[in-house]
Amino acid sequence: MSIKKLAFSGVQPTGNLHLGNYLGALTNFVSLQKEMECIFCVVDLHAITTFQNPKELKQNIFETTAAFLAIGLDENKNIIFNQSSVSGHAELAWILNCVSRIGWLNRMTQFKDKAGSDKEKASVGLYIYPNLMAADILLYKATHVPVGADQKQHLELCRDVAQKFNKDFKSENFFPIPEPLIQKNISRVMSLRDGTKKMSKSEESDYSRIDLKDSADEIVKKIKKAKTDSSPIPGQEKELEKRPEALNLLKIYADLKKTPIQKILSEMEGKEFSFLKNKLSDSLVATICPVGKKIKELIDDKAYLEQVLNKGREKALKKAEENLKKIREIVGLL
Ligand code: AQP
Repeated sequence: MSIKKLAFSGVQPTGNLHLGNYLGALTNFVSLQKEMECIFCVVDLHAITTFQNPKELKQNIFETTAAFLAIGLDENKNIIFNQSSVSGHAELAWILNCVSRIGWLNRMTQFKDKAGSDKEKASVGLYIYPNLMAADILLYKATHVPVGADQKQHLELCRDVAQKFNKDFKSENFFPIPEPLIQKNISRVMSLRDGTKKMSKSEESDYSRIDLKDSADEIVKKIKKAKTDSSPIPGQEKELEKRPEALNLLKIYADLKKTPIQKILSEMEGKEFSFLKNKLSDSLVATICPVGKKIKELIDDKAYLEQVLNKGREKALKKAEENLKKIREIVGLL
């Protein structure tokens, strides 16, 4: 029997969405909505694993919802809602906390990165974040998960949890084993200041990332200041192996132009990076500024955003309750 395809993906409302979120995940969402049923979730319970100012969190939930709509996600075709409005996420996360193993969580590199050197002071929520992510996906029995490459390890844990649940409770095939959908050309957009680190909302320097709400002037300034090296553009991709910043800019440009990086290199071989930076700025302004403008328009219409989230919640709740009923039965809860 073939299983109906269903995609689930979440974005944390932790501040300005950036080019990494856009190229690594959001553009994938837009194409996916044409192929299968999709659930797009503003994962606010994930956001609070690190402290969030309550007022800012509320605003960021609206802003992430606005970003979903601004990039072209259809609120009628897809389910768009915020995670905390469906309590089944937290309930299933608890059940999965009891299935997942401490050894598995200890291997998660994102926890090590985010907790920093003093792990004792990190929240318990940050440590078990991957179990909540597994619950988000499995609550809807999603079959596909569009994510950036940074989330691949968490998705592997989700697959392990699903398999262990099915085996422990002798419920073969109850949870489908979800497939990651990772962008092929640019799965990880790197910081503009350090090509070995991913572009991230929590990076202190504003110059490390392009935010979706940046003005054209800000984009041009950030690209001008982006780190490169003194060598010209090479003719072959393998010559970029030890030049992470140069590779990052070229990959971003190739992705925006929907052109293979090798073709770009053949056209630009021997030119200075200032040549690429001018072209990259133009492409970014043309792609990002209209999205930012739309987000700014939508964010002023809170009543509309609330209506979108409420409609999504109703649809998500129905699916979640159906699955939770079976999960409670399988586990032996009354
Ligand atoms: N640099 C990136 N390159 C490619 N994809 C990325 N994603 C995030 N950064 C990059 C993908 O965007 C989706 C939403 O991410 P998120 O905001 O929910 O969480 P995150 O991965 O923790 O993003 P940040 O910017 O790094 O946030 P902070 O700094 O708050 O931790 C995900 O699919 C992610 O893979």
